[in-house]
Amino acid sequence: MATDWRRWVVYQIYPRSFADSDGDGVGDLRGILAHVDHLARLGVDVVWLSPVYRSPMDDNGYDISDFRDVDPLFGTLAELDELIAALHARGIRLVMDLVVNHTSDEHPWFVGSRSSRDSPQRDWYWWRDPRPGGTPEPTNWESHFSGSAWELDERTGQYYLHLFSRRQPDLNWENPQVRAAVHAVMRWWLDRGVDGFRMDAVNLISKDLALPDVEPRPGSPYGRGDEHYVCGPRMHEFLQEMHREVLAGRPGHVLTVGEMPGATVADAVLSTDPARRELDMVLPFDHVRLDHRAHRYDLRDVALPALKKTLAAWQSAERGWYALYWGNHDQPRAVSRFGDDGAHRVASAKTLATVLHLHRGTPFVHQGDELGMANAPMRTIDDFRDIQALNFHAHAAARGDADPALLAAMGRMSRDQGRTPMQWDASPNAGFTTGTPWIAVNPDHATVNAAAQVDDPDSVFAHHRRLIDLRHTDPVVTEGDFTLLLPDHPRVWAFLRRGRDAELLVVANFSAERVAVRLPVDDGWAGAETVIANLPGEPAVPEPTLRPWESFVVRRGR
Ligand code: TEU
Repeated sequence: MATDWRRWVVYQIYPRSFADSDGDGVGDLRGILAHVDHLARLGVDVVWLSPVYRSPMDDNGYDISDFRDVDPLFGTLAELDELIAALHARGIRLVMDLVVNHTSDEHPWFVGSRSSRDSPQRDWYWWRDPRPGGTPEPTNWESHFSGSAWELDERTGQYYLHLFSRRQPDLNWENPQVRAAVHAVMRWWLDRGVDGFRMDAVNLISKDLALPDVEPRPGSPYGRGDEHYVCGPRMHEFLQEMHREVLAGRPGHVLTVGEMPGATVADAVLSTDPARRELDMVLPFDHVRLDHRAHRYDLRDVALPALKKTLAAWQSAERGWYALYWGNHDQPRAVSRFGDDGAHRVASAKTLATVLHLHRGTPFVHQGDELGMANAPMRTIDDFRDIQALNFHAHAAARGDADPALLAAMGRMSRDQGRTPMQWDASPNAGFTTGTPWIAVNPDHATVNAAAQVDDPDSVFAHHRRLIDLRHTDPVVTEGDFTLLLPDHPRVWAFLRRGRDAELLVVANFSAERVAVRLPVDDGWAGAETVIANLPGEPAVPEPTLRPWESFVVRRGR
């Protein structure tokens, strides 16, 4: 077991879509327990488990009504204990999803808070009076799930803030009792044996107390309030307090991953500087927003140099540590978005993995990435399940804007694409369930599935396993510095990682064309040892002709 957490690779499980043991069409803990050997075989060090807590499931569990229990849909606390033990027995750690920017509206804290203006918990959430001018809501901020970020509570005549669904009221972190309650939840889970937290939207916990309005979007009374709550004034203070109160002095390493939509490189460097005692790593969004114009369904093409430079910007700083990912449960499938899910699915899935795993940071494998799972056909509104997609479409329809172009963009970019069932085998529901799956299985599971890959040395799965092994055995992968080569090349992604005693050269063709390239490295690279390649043959360094989606890593001593 690697002891330096920087050598760990994280695997994300979205429990609803991983494996269903009881035939209700929804994945569960027993389903995960049945597949722990898949994870051990892949060689990952950490599992990040998306929420399994009690929840009304307005946002598939990111709306929590009891932080200290498992929802019956997923199983029981005893089964979660069993899962922790089964993972630990294989040297794999478990990281829980800590969702504390908000709770469910059914959480007892919110039920108490909304019961009256005098409730002792009133101040645990953001309550404000209607205002006379502007929008009746206290600010004109738009929710991430469409419409106002404020909801009127008729009974007490005040609005409460919800940056996400109206059933996800934002906690008021200004109140020290709220922070203490969150710390207690974290200690409770650590005492139970979990090994860390992926902290949901943790850079939204500190808001500008003046609650200023923003410039509305054209044609709408509302606009994105980001500038008033992304990495807000007290965020670092709250993270440092959390470290002091919960993490300091714990035995072993408690892994902390801060999901930070909208954070800058400077924010991430501050949050992950070990001397400041905040977080291990930041999960960034820059690269998954390059293709958005006004919103996630208003798409533009991204030229390769922009993508390369975005990832390179996370690497150059001496300090700063990032979660590296192409996809997760909020993003479409990597191979469909950044690769080629047609003729070059296998080659491009491997190349995406090579480039990601060889960057400096911690690679995150989203369930199914290790198989090269692609986007599924989603064509009509009935194909979607996600509250973000459904609300967006309903709001567009109300304005008369729900045209075929919107559905096409939703089919490419919806969060549901990252949530289609895990493809275990070629059987009718891909081995995911014996019942009716809650969201359709991708028909390509007839060929793209785990059973077909785990024993095949040429599979996308085997390629991931080799990359994970490489990180465990070659310190240059974690420790080496980073230099982007040919930053403006439109097709080739190449970089150097230089460690104390050795260096790695990574070269990838991000296109379906053959590309001849002269790499700006010395001739001493000729004959360097190939450590990983996705196509057969010895690469001709430093002047290779790359086949479609070809990639390789070569190594030499210093
Ligand atoms: O996501 C936070 C977030 O800001 C985005 O990834 C979000 O999906 C996007 O803004 C919607 O357009 C986290 C979780 O990963 C996501 O699944 C939850 O819905 C969200 O927080 C609320 O808990």
